[in-house]
Amino acid sequence: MREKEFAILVSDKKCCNYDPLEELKQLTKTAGAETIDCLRFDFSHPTANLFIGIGQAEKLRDLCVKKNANLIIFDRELSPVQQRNLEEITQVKVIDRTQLILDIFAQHASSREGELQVELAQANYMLTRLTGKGTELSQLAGGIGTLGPGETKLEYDRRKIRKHITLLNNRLKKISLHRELQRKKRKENMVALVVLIGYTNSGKTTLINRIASSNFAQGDKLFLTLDSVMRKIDVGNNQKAILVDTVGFIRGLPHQLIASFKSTLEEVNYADILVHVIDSSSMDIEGNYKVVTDILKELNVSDKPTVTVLNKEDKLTTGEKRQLQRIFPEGIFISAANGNNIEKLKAKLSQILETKREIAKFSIPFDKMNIVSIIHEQGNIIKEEFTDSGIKIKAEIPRELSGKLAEYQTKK
Ligand SMILES: Nc1nc2c(ncn2[C@@H]2O[C@H](COP(=O)(O)OP(=O)(O)OP(=O)(O)O)[C@@H](O)[C@H]2O)c(=O)[nH]1
Ligand SMILES: [Mg+2]
Repeated sequence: MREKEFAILVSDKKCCNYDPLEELKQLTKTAGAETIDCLRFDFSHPTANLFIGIGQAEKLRDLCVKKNANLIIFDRELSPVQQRNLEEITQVKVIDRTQLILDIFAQHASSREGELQVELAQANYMLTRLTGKGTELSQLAGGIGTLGPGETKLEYDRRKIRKHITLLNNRLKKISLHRELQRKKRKENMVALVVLIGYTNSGKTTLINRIASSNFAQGDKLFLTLDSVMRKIDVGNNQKAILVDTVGFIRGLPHQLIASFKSTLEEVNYADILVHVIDSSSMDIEGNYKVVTDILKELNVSDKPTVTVLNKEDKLTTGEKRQLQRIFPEGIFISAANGNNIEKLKAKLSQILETKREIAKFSIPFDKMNIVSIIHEQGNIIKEEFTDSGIKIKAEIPRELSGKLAEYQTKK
């Protein structure tokens, strides 16, 4: 959204604890528009032409005039036909939830990769829109086998967008290769990967900032983080890990975005541990939880060791905590904002990583001091002794590293 927009929001009826209007208001605010009124309709029987009924569309038109609105935002994906018909009746620009989310992503993309991913999602969205228009235009063209003027232009537009999509995909592939190299290097160093995932605004960035003393942008906005940023951390007991912050999830996350952000989200595939950050002060904790676990299923990573974190515990009463603990018996209450229980979370991570470690003994010649440094860097030294032939070390180190250093291992 470029110039100031005054929006009327249209959503479905409230369902259980989830209030679609509240989330839509937040999305609208994040996109930079001002909500001036809201309407709730029953979305269970959408019509092909308008999505809502004609009477409801007229009500919407009257409200736009009365409130001087210049934008209508629908909390659903509209077909191009529905969108155009609604614009014709109301004489106001109409956008749907997908466009709104794409718009926010476009505004927040800061890295080259993020920008390309959003552009790709937008191009794919546009392509589906053109297909819709095509059906309509070919009807206008009438005659069997004849190409209407609109259609020829349409083919041209489609070809242009497809070409652009190929270009974007190629550029993204290059960045992805670089990412792959970094990943390989990390794997060689055998540092564990701990990935934060969760609903948008649950406090993932606040948590990474808290644990890693970093300074990434956090705030009461949706989709503030789009890039998978990472920091090295020590979870205690000299166990190092890389902590990764990722893009937040939301209901109805446009599939074009999931597809475009696949390479960023790939970190999730390589994670040793996932930390699912839940906003425990949200109105619909279980609904949000399900949205996240469903996307994880889609990404094929449901079987990863997962630590559930109930963040923003500072906002809860003792009674609310008790109730939540019943729903998430393994959940750890923390406050990323004030640092409460962060040590408990680190201890849990350390405990999981511990199962990937073992105690081993090595005898390392003096000309392999680099190996001694690796053991020091990643392990806990239990005993170290200088002998005539080299250095003898007893240490607790990652199993994988121990296997790699097998030729230097000794029994005593
Ligand atoms: N009261 C309270 N607020 C918190 C806590 N943790 C985070 N917040 C607030 O929640 C809001 C969202 O925090 P972020 O860390 O940006 O959330 P995120 O999950 O990274 O959000 P996206 O990147 O947009 O997906 C901010 O206003 C934080 O100050 C907490 O423990 N307690
Ligand atoms: Mg964030």
